[in-house]
Amino acid sequence: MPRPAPTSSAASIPPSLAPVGGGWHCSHLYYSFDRGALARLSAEDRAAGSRDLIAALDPVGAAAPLRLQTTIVSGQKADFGAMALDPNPLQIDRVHQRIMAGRLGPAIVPRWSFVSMTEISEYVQTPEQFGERLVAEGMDAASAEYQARVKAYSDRLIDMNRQRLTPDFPPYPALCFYPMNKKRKVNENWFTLPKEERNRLMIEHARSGIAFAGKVSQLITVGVGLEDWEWGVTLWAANPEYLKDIVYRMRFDEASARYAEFGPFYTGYVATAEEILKHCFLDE
Ligand code: 76R
Repeated sequence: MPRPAPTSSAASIPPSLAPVGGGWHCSHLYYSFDRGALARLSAEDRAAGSRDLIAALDPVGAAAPLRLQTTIVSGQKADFGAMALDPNPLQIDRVHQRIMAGRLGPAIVPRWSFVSMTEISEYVQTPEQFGERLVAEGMDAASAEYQARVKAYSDRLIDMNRQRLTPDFPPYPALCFYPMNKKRKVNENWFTLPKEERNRLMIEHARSGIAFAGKVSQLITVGVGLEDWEWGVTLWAANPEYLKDIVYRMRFDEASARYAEFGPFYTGYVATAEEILKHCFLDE
């Protein structure tokens, strides 16, 4: 029986670090095992180190951030990953420090990390904008259908906004994470486009995203001002094939085709720390 995730931060947040916008801090952390260093550890340290790593990656441990998900990472970029979210940025950074401070630490190599925050995108439509779009598409603003559609949207928005700011992990087994920027080139500068044009492109983008409802769930976290890239894209999928399907489909959206630049992709599978150790042959 899985234990419920914690609902409040284990550590109290220094008031000066508490989020003011209602969002959470988020880190994606990637590590590999150093086989040479592992071979030099005593059997005792390996066993104790495995227990330390399991404790460091326990999503319901006493010191865990509010959300912690661990993954087996495919390919050579990393062996495992952890995604952590919490209102307290130091609580998240402790996850990284706890991984390294354990007795397997000398045999663990940090490979990559991405520091970001959750937020509600400026392109999320208000119920008023949603209604205006329906009218623009020919719906009568006085009709019962119009009223029902706008009401349904505004009801859904409450939960969607909660999920954007304080997300729960979706129940999907596969995920990929990659950073992205919007282009700032002469004649192709996202940030000099008028707001209406950016809105139009993001509505097109959201439409092609919604086509994957029930197959892919996305979380956009913001790296602007915090990281080398502007956004982190985390996609969870009910099947790994949907990851390629959605990213391919979005390559044709003008917002991506014309304005997006992407960094490295990290693809993985949700797994507990015990499963990671077994998968990486560390349980022997
Ligand atoms: O949040 C919402 O669901 C509202 C509509 C929406 C916004 C505002 C939305 C929907 N996205 C939004 C914002 Mn998105 N998204 C990406 C990528 O690979 C690529 O080509 C691009 C990477 C994917 C795959 C994806 C998927 N989206 C953004 C932003 C921030 C812009 C800003 O704030 O300036 C970026 C960088 C971005 C990129 N998007 C959706 C999806 C999917 C699947 C949806 C449908 C809604 C859902 O299922 O959650």
